[in-house]
Amino acid sequence: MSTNYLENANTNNQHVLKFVRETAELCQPDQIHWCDGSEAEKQALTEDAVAKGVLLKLNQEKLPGCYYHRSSVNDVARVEQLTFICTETAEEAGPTNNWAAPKEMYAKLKGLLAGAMKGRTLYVIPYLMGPLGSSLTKVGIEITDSIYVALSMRVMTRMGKVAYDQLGSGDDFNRGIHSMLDINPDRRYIAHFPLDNTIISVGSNYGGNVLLGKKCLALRMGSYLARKQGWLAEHMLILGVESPTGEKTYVAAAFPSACGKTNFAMLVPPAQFKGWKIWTLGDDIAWMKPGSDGRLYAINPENGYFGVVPGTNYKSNPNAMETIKRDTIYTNVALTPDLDVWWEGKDGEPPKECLDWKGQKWTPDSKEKAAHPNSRFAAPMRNNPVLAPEANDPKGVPISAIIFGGRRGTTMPLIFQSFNWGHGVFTGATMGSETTAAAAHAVGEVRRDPMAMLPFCGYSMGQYFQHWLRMRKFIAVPPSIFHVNWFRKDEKGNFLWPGFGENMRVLKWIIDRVRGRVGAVESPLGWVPSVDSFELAGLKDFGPAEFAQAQAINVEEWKREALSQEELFFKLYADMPKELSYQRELLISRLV
Ligand code: OXD
Ligand code: MN
Repeated sequence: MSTNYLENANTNNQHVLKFVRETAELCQPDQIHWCDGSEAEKQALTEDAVAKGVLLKLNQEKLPGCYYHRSSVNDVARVEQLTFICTETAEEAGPTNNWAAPKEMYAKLKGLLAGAMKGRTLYVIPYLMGPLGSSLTKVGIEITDSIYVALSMRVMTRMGKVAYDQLGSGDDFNRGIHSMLDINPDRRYIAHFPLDNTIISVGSNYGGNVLLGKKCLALRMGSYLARKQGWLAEHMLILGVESPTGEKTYVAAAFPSACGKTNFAMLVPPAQFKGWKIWTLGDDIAWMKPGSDGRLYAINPENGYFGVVPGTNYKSNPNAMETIKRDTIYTNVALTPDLDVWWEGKDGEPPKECLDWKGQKWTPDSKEKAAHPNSRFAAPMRNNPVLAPEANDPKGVPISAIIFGGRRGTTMPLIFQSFNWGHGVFTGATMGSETTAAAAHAVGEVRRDPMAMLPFCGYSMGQYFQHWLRMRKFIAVPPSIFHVNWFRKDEKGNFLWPGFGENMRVLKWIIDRVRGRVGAVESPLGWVPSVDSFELAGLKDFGPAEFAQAQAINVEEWKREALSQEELFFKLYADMPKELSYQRELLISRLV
């Protein structure tokens, strides 16, 4: 192409133009596509992606507007070992992040990017994280050579002209550069440069690594900015609970990846909760800032859902099933002969035959899974039948409760409430969970995942805890903090708690607590519900005895838990706030 890379630019913003020109000069694409976010563009890009074999058009009668994508077999999840925080010093990134010196990482990445887009189109994606006009909203410009990224960013963010409108002539935007290179794990880096508000991702085409607005900007860069600017960027869903009288209470909840955040955010209350309704604000990320009334206000920076598909069905999440019927990009699920999609845990019988996520013939007798355990949907949030209208409100919603939770087969009761903010920060900081398929590592070990932010905190975790503790001063009316565990098992390995819609019962107790409508019993862990203040009516095979089992605090298990927390305290020793060590001492004193 001509070297006038800017000839079709759709913005006058000089900073954006300079960024695109410099990146294009480095990567040398054949052409540049300046995304505008229009419908016509969506259609043209989709047709192009189909022609190139990047997307496959699904059965439009069954799944209107839906497309199918298969990733490289070596590129199916986030890669924490290849994710870097490039702050000036290693101490700033902290002991739980990979660190690289900015200069060296830039040199390495520029080497890899030189000429990397020859023969390809460079897409310029202007996008907003957050509703237009919110004081929390951030502008990003992602440059990518992946049409799949361009189409997915359109689903996951508010993409196009709207971002230039918010940006004006300024240069306050995140600079993102992504190139697939040759999708080779040996040349894969997800690098964050907080000092320059820049992200460079190479060698992957998996959503969590390349949809730069999500984990990279909204969480890693977001948390770094949030500490500087006095707010919180969290790996949390946001939901609204509407009571039969129309009262709405907003809750944010952090669970590690693939622990049911999307299901919880779209929960359908069971039959006896007549008149109660759950509204979704967000399913993965919350940005929260103290408001002038002393409450903590939250927005969801995203505009779509990038959810784990397997296990999604009309029982686990009917609203997600409705959401993904239209305008959805499916990645790495199975494909049936009539161009429908299938996955383990979908309602109905498995297909007699289909193609698995690798494109190989699959039958119910096959040993391998048909859909990859981390196969995903990217679906617009407007499809969600229970989308809260407030999701587009630039003011956000006031949060009354924060819930932390993990996937724990033992030890953790179904529900407890922390004694106060500082104790709640300790509860979140010491959260643990059994690992899942959302990131590339062994599945099923318990790892500490403080506030579900271990893979997403853009600076030292100990300082992150300090930031949380300090924020208390700016929140006159702090949310109450709770901990839940849907995954506790009995000695035979069966789940004790039915979960899914029944989690409404736990939510109802939480709402009653924050509204001051119900008392609680003191335990070594915090406040817990008495059996008569917890709604058990209508539950099958779950009465007071099962409730006691799900709530049991086994002192021996808790001694082991407190001991195993020590590893985290050692690891973060340099920055660990002393308040958290005191909280741990207090916990131990309550156990013995
Ligand atoms: C996600 C994750 O994709 O947490 O949301 O891995
Ligand atoms: Mn997530």
